[in-house]
Amino acid sequence: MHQLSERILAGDPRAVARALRLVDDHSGDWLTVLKDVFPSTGRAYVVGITGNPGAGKSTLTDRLIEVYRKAGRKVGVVCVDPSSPYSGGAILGDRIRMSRHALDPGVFIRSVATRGHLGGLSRSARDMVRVLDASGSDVVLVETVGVGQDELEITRTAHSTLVVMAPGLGDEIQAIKAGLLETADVFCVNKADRDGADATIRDLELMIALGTESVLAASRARGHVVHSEAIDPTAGEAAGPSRLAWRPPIKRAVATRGEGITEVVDALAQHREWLETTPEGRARRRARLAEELREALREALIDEATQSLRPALEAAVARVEERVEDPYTATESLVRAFRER
Ligand SMILES: Nc1nc2c(ncn2[C@@H]2O[C@H](COP(=O)(O)OP(=O)(O)OP(=O)(O)O)[C@@H](O)[C@H]2O)c(=O)[nH]1
Ligand SMILES: [Mg+2]
Repeated sequence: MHQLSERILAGDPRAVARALRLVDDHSGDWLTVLKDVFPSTGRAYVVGITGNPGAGKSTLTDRLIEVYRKAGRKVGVVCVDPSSPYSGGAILGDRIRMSRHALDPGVFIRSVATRGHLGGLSRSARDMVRVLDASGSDVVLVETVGVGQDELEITRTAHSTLVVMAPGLGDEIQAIKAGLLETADVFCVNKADRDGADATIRDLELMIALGTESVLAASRARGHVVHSEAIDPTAGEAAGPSRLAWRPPIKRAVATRGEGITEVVDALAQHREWLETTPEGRARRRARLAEELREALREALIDEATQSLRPALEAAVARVEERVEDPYTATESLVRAFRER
């Protein structure tokens, strides 16, 4: 095993810092290290924290760290895009909000800038989470602005996704992408000390209900058995984690004052239990791993194909450009050439 990997597994913070840099840059022995540590991953609980710019994600993350630390957990944090153009250039604002944990050896905070990333941001984030997981973090929090596809993909690598919203940001709900709504496992309406929190919660409840309706209708139309219909929807929280369908609960919080944070942590814990104890939860975890493998395979195949077929690819482009060949036939013959290589 690589020496760096051994030090990561021993929880050496300097080794972790170094590995995270290598993984982020895809440099040095990054892949060897990831392979080495993988068997020791899968223990950490990974929470994605997303939402509109300025909703209070970092302030809430800081509070979550506090609660988990009090419970004796080691916490890793990955802040994606601390220099987000949406945050008004508040460079490193995320880390500043969590700075009181900087000296705590049980907390590891790492920022990743999206700028300059070649599209592999979600992969990078997932690999970094694995390093933190292997180094002994019990909980890994991944903060990312909920704008853009990349960010949404990052939340898909988490076990649970916490969507943070705040009242009084105008048409907040409308601004929230449907994708963000679907990705949420727990909602936190933060800044509940401000006017409009109740209205935000009502809007959210409505959106969830409508969303659930349309999803159910679509499933029925496709002739699917809709399991969640077997569940009494009025059972709500009382049904506990054993109910088949997970309905994202809405929690209110005032992150600046530390109010409502344990409720958020409890809701996350319930979701985790649902993931681990229901067939639906397990199927979802498996689906995400399958997704990861497919994605990695696609990347690897495309890399290899474009490498080995470069002259043939260029020739095909020329033929298609001259309308000598159609792109469909060209693709078929490229695939054939790749197979027969
Ligand atoms: N009134 C009030 N203000 C809050 C609350 N939580 C956070 N804030 C303030 O909202 C502002 C933004 O908070 P952040 O935690 O940086 O928000 P963020 O979502 O991480 O922002 P970006 O990372 O830039 O997208 C800060 O000035 C916080 O002090 C809250 O519960 N109530
Ligand atoms: Mg932030």
